[in-house]
Amino acid sequence: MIPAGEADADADGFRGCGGDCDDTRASVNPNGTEVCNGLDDDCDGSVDEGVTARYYRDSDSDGYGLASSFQDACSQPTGYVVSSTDCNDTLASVNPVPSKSATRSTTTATR
Ligand SMILES: [Ca+2]
Ligand SMILES: [Ca+2]
Ligand SMILES: [Ca+2]
Ligand SMILES: [Ca+2]
Repeated sequence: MIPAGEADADADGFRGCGGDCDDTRASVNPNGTEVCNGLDDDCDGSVDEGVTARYYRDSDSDGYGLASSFQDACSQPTGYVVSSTDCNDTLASVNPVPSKSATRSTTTATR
């Protein structure tokens, strides 16, 4: 019998007592590369550090979120958006882009 921690069950070259924080996954070891998967791939104690994207809360579902309310995640959570430029997240009609009814025919001719 090999004592727990002495074995290298996933054959990644690291034993449990040698720094392998997950001896059931060969991709997880101290030389691993952190990828966005909810696991600590490089065994440094932090999960998905540096590989998540930031998403901003969009309460009024106009596609623009609040800069002050965000979540870091691998994929876009429900109710969150990439944009952080909403200045009023309780009114869908208030956002950085004017409504479609607003004319912008002359803007291209200026300058
Ligand atoms: Ca491992
Ligand atoms: Ca990870
Ligand atoms: Ca890590
Ligand atoms: Ca919004």
